[in-house]
Amino acid sequence: MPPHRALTQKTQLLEPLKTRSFITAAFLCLTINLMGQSFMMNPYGCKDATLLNGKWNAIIDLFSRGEAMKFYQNRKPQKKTEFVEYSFSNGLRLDVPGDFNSQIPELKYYEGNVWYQRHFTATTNKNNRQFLYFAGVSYEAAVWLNGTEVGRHEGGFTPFQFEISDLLVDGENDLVIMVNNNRRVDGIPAMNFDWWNYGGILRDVFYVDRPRVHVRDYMVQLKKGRQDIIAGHVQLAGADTPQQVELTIAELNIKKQLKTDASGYVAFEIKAKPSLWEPASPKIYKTTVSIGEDLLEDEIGFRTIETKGCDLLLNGKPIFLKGINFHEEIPQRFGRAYSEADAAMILNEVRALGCNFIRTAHYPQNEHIVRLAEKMGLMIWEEIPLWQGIEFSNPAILKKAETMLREMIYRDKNRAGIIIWSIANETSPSDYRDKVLTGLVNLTNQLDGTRLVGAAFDNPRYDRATSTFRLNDKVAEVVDVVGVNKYMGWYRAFPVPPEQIKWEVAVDKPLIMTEFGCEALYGQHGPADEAHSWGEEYQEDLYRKNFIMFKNIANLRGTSPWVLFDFRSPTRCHPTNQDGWNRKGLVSDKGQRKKAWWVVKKYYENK
Ligand code: GCB
Repeated sequence: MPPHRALTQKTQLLEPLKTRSFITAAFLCLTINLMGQSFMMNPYGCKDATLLNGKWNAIIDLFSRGEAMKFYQNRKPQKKTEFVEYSFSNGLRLDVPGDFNSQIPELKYYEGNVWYQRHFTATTNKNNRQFLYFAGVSYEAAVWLNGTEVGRHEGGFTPFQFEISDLLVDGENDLVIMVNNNRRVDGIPAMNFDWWNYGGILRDVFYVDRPRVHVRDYMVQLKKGRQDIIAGHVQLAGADTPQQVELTIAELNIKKQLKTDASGYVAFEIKAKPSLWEPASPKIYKTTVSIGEDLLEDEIGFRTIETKGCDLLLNGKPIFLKGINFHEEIPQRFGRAYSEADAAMILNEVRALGCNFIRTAHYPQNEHIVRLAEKMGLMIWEEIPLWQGIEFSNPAILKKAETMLREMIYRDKNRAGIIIWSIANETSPSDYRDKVLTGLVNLTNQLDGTRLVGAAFDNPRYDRATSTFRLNDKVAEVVDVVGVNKYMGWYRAFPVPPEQIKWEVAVDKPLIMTEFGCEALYGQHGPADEAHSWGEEYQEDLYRKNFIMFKNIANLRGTSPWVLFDFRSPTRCHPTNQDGWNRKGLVSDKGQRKKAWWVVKKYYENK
């Protein structure tokens, strides 16, 4: 028997883009990253992108034997005497996109390898270049085309792409993907987190066939602090001499020819007076970037976001963030959200609550959610999954976190809705952690100077003598916006009545209460002062008390309750009140609004 070889043993972290001519790609990647630029294809705006969604063949590989047994060859017996001990035909079929845990009962708690396979038809065209684009595969993916490995990727919530030009054949092509969702000590997130460890090809998959010279990446946003200058860059792929690129925003009468340098890069500034994107009128403009036959289309909004002392300024005006957290999950279905319809389901509930802000906790959620939120006028806090328990002393962590940060920013840098990039949630101070997070703050600013950088902290300490919360954390000093997660009345009782509690946390910058709340089982009732009742009344009262406490936080510029819907979590083990659910939702897993929902709604109506 061949030796066992688990995916986790072999995987290495890849740059987000890998081409066959690796040296060119690596060089380009290095140059671009050093310049503080970024690249990632946008398949959603590309007419040459074909979705590979649908039913895929699958094999559950519990003991990680598939790689040694060369499942990727998808071999059929060639002679009468030969047999092959696996087959993708006539077996399990899984939906792509979608997590595998929710698709058959046997996979509900599964953590390990699952192999996916499908064919797709292509016509080779040597004048063009072909790619596979994965919007999200959790947690690791290894990809083979026609039996040859094209690349590997680690990280479940950000996109990646591989060039396949040299491996593609005319007609039927065989695509095999090994997916592994084992939790791991050196993972991001790591071994323990408070949500379901959904694995699989969670999001859309595209086959993309584009001209040899094409638009690889663009950024089109308002220049930092200016409402009358649209600025950004275009990066071409495949260019080795200067080229002419066209940028159009028809509604603004912009049709601009931009000349790239020999590496296909051009930065630009254009005078313009767009109607500004804001929650009450989330204007977005049809924008195209093209070279010859190649054209990418997007819908882009324009706004500025800054801080001034403790204020958050959207388009120069102070704003209060009326927010909510949610996971990328449809509770009624027990599964990850992946479609436009799913996004609408979640965001309609956000809208009904009266929010103007969402925190897509704790990881970049799919593009359907981000794009729809932007269209609905919701401002967004987007975060990489650096969630508690991270092995900061391991040098690999910084590299992985940087890659995730890059991939998040590459993908969403044209989304006006995104106002804050968040680098972490609830990490404990240490020299290692401080160094990693400070590095990530710097990298964020280097990749995108137009937005704010934030992080969520759970370590403000209460001083009994003065009834005051204070925060001593080096990372809080280097972010623009400090998020605080404080479960007053749940994980800790109010030490004194809420109106007597004082806050002196990050006093010179905006503070957002990024998490607060408590569990309650929909339909369960009890006294408002009895936490152990798990009743709706306790939750309702706790929200009221927190809102009273917030009046004393002078620099509070936003609130974001934890959480919109009850969500699945293997760490929630109380048999009757939880049974595998975190019950902090304002809305139950079946979509029923709890009493606290109305308290939050009222608070937002009066803000
Ligand atoms: C937190 C975490 C969040 C948990 C929540 C809870 O502080 O950031 O991921 O789900 O608390 O319910 O305890």
